Amino acid sequence: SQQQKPHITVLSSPGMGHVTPLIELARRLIVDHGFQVTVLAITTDAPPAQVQLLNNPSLPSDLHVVHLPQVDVSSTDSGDGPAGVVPRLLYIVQETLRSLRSVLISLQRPLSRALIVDPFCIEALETATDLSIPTYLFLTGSASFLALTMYFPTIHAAQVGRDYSNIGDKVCIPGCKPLWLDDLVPELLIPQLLNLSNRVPVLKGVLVNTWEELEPVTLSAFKENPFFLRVPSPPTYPIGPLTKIDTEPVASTESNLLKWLEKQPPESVVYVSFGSGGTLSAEQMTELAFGLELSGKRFLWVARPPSQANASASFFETGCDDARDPASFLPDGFLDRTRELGVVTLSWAPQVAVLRHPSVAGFVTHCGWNSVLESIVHGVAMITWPLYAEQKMNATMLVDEGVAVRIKKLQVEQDGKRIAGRREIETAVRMVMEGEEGKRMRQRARELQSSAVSALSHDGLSSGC
Ligand code: BUP
Repeated sequence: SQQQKPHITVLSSPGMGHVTPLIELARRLIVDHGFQVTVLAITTDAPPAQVQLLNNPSLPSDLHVVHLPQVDVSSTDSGDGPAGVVPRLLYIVQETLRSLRSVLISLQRPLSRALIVDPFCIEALETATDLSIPTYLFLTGSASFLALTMYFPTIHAAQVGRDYSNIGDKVCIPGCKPLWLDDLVPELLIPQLLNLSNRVPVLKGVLVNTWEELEPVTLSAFKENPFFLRVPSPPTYPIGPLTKIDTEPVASTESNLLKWLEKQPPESVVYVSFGSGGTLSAEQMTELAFGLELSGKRFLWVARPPSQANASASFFETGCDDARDPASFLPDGFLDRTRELGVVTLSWAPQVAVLRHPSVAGFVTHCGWNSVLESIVHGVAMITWPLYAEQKMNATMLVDEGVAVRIKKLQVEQDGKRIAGRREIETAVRMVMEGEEGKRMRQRARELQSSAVSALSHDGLSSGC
């Protein structure tokens, strides 16, 4: 009965990059391990796709969604509060978590055996510890990022002036592949990273959305390297790749995209998307449009209106923009000239269904970790286009792993920002879609895909959580 099934609570920050893998984790805890799970959802600024995911009738009946009370964000809207995507997200999480204690106490179920949180909700640790609920982090990123998180206090302590300029161009984390300094998280996220690093030792464990075959070196370092054995750190469990199961109801705009894919030849389409948070500048958008056109390849492009100068990514506008007209920000005549070749959509795309479609062979991606995993497990080669957070690290790993190509030679925009030029975009798209290299990358992705299937199988290495 409900009263007897052990109970776990999962807490997710808003945004599809977090909610999606946490829901999949909850589903597996229920189906494979016999738990009942309460998902605490932060509803302030929740994108429509999140609301749809949490209302999905095909979620297991032992998954209970509790919506945490909305918080007032008027200060952030009026410009008095924190500006920018990440500060706003942190503000919403912090304000929402004020109600966490009373919500955890009031849940009409046996007391939670554990609270599982994503990195942005790490502040919940104190409340849970107060209530004697063990807390686990579910890292919705790579083991490499976890290694950086655990090693970061060591680097930080050694930095005089905190400008990191005397580090050299690489960061060598013991037992791990060196990371390029240029790939590390942007300065803006350093306080957030330190906050996470400082709390990791207090956690009961860290679940990482990865698996042995994808990150063998880093995962062994956690188990064997003297540094990781010495630093106070909880056990780490690679439990991935947990990706969205393709069971959501498909909206009519989404099904039109799938119908379009049906009409395309096998392995002929490149899918282009920069995730729920990614926007490009107007100049970059123009170069991308011409790059796709020059490549002559078929494309499905999930576009967002270009970011204004100084504006941050429209993280919270996801899926609301259907009414805008892409012709207003794409080069003149682009849509007419490419009518037979491609589709540009401003809607939320059924990404998993797209990536698993036999017509799709390449993915121009911002390298958000969920997109990366979804691409690998569907055998799709990538063209990396990292935008923010730890995405550059992910991009480098994919190129080293042989499943992606980087867009080379960045040209410099007038205001000093570097953008990818149309010829480089054309070359990268062709390389993935036409050549032997593209074939090899898809083959490698398929090998990783089969290792993922066995890691997730009943007695696989990722199933023991
Ligand atoms: Br856009 C888009 N349809 O149209 P990431 C995204 N997604 O299903 P992000 C769609 O959102 P973080 C769309 O499949 C993936 O599961 C996609 O997560 C889905 O990037 C998710 O790739 C996006 O991790 O999150 O959104 O930037 O900031 O956490 O990296």
